[in-house]
Amino acid sequence: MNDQTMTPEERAANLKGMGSSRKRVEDVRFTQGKGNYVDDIKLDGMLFGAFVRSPYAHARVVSVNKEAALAVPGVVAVLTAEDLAPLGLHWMPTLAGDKQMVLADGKVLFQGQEVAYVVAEDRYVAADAVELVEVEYEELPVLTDPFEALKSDVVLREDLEGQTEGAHGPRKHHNHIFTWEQGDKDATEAVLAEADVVAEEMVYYHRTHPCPLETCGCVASMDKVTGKLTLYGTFQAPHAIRTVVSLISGLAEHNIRVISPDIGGGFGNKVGAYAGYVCSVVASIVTGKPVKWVENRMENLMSTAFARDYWMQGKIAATKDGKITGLWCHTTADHGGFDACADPTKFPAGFMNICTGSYDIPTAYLAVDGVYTNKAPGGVAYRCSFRVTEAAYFIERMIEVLAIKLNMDAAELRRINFIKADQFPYQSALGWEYDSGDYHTAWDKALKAVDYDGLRAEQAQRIEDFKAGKTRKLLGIGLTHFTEIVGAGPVKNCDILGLGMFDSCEIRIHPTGSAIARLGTISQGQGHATTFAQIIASEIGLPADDITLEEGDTDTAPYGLGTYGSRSTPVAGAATAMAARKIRAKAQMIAAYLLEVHDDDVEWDVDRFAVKGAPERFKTMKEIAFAAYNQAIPGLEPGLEAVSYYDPPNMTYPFGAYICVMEIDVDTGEWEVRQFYALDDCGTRINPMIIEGQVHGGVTEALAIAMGQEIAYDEMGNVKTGTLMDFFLPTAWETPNYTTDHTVTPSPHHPIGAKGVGESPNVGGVPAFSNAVHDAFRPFGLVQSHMPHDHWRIWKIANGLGMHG
Ligand code: MCN
Ligand code: CUM
Repeated sequence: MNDQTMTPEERAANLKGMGSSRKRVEDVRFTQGKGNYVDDIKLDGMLFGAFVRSPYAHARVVSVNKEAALAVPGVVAVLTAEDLAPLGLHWMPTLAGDKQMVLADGKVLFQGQEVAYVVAEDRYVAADAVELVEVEYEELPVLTDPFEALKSDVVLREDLEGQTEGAHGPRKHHNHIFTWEQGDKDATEAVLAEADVVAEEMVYYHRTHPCPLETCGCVASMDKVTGKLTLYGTFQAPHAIRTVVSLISGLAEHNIRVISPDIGGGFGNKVGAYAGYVCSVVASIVTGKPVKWVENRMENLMSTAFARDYWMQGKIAATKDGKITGLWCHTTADHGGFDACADPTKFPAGFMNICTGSYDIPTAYLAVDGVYTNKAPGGVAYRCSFRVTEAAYFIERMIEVLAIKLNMDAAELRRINFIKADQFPYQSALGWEYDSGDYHTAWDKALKAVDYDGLRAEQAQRIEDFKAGKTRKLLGIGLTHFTEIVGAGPVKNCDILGLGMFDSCEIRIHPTGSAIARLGTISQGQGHATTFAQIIASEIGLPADDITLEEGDTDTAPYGLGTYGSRSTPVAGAATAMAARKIRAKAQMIAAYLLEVHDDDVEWDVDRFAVKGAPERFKTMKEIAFAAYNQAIPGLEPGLEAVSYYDPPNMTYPFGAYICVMEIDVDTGEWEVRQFYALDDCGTRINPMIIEGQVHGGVTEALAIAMGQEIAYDEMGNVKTGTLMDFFLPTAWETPNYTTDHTVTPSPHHPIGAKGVGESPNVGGVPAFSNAVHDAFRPFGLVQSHMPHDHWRIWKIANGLGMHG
């Protein structure tokens, strides 16, 4: 069939545009072992860097003796804070307005902190020399509990001593970082005082870690002839890294080229700046040779951006019929030794103020206190959408706790409190404007899909059987309805280090009708090369297979703020559609010229412009592309390309309904997920297969977090879970089957109506698993128990409820 005989639907299908489950183009190289990751980069004369790290969580560094290490053949240098100080690089600014030691400056604040950087001719020599650096420490009292830290005389950050103003306002104590308040405190307290019912609970979301398959790393290569620094690295925000490197090194920004090659998972772990980047750059500048640094698994788990660690004290007020009247939350946030949270500048607790969730709550108040402890810094990683994971867990636990207090069904309690479809755009009590949603439709679809009433009947029977001694297994039904906020963000209120959070896309159409698009974002596994080409295909009528996508090279890609917070689709995806529309607008003029009619007399039809009323007279996009390079068209420049920098008017608010059905053995604490149903609404769906993949991956991470994964410390500040022997990373064996489903409520302000989805399954998954555990024990009196729900902790719940005789 040719263009003349195909129907518009057939022509559209050929494009593999939006809505098509197009296969991932990047997998051709990944599945053949042909990916190009940082550690695959090998440059002539390349040296290797490795860190000497502190075994103590809090200690004074009395002395560092490099002699034995320097004597090892092949060792080129050993850097300490003293070497970096003259360059002003022994400390670096964090994304949260704090500063952080690059190498220990007088003391260490967490186990695994970088103390010295050994540079050697190969990785093995570097590792040997690390062992020979003699560091004398003097132990100091360790604070691993944020509540203790706020009472303690021990000053963790001596560099800030006496400083009562922090980056986000007054500091109340020498270990206090900031207080962030949102909503109406007095009104909320008044509502709580007068309410029929108030449920109160401490909800802890434990510390965990994104643990990407590929750890963090970089290769710094300073060319002393051209004065140009090339920095390859596992960066989720390559342009921001270039600007930061320029600002802290003093190198001109045009002389820095940052390249993110293939990335083996980021999950927020690769947003921030690490000591390894700074030390490698310095070492390359000093030696004039390329320097590679790649962490091992323990280093990654112990020292790079952790996730969560939020203690959320909640109060929720309702009428006796279950209508929620107010929500109060006070969070104590453990940020570790330095505040290196990667939040937009004005949001020290991220978007935690989305904690009113999917519910029409008229009055609310949120306060967050950030606290220093002797733990690794970080805090915003792991499919978090800037603390939206914490917010969703908090509200979805509080709803369950309120249902217990009201003796109500938790599904019904949610239903009567949902924001209604006709209330959108909805103004939340904590300051957000939700763009669109239809929660009741999604909820009813989900409950029906799992036969909710049937499950409750089965559960009631199970409880009878358990009490009669016929079974030792309980059945839990874990409900969640989450609302996310993704797509940071309007430049007017979202920036990182002063860089407004817009994003960008540049498209060039080649004469033969194929194209290359470059974006300011960077895929770490999300499949951008597949999906962004689909947006362009639908917008300009060229097949997705003829569109190359390039990200991550700051010398070629337009400036953008990178990929995290599920912002690529809401922001760069919008830029992509807008750039494509600019091309289409020019193509319309070219087509009109070629067809010898007025611009307004042609109309768009899938992959061509046709004369209105005479569809047989048309020019395909391919023909138009050639004409753009081959004809002198009066009043038009040659060529066909466009760039768009997109500043979104608002964020997007994806939502979903997740239900987990779990069997729990009260004698062993073992659990089994019998069913997991995930309904996501991310507005217009670009690639259903990729969305499903995102949901599978994210729910599996949620399973890990809820059911066993944690970064745990002992009272000495030792990391107890620094290897994959102790840190639970699910394999295919532990991973249950998932059922995915969707509704489509487009975003009204996004050019193609799409919302983000990458983080949703983690946001919604964790409360669904946790609520299933709680729900199983609810009939026996359990109200709240902290995650992770590993076998031991589940056994302890059962034991505490007197189930072991
Ligand atoms: N998508 C779609 N239709 C939509 C929304 C999204 O087809 N309506 C597609 C997108 O085109 C893209 C993918 O789904 O290919 C994810 O899009 P989006 O939700 O915009 O998220 P980002 O691309 O910005 O990715 C970031 C997000 C985050 S913040 C974390 S953390 C996370 C996640 O993605 N890290 C990941 N998913 C990951 N998946 C992999 N494999 N590896 C990671 O490191
Ligand atoms: Cu916060 S994890 Mo994702 O935003 O890269």
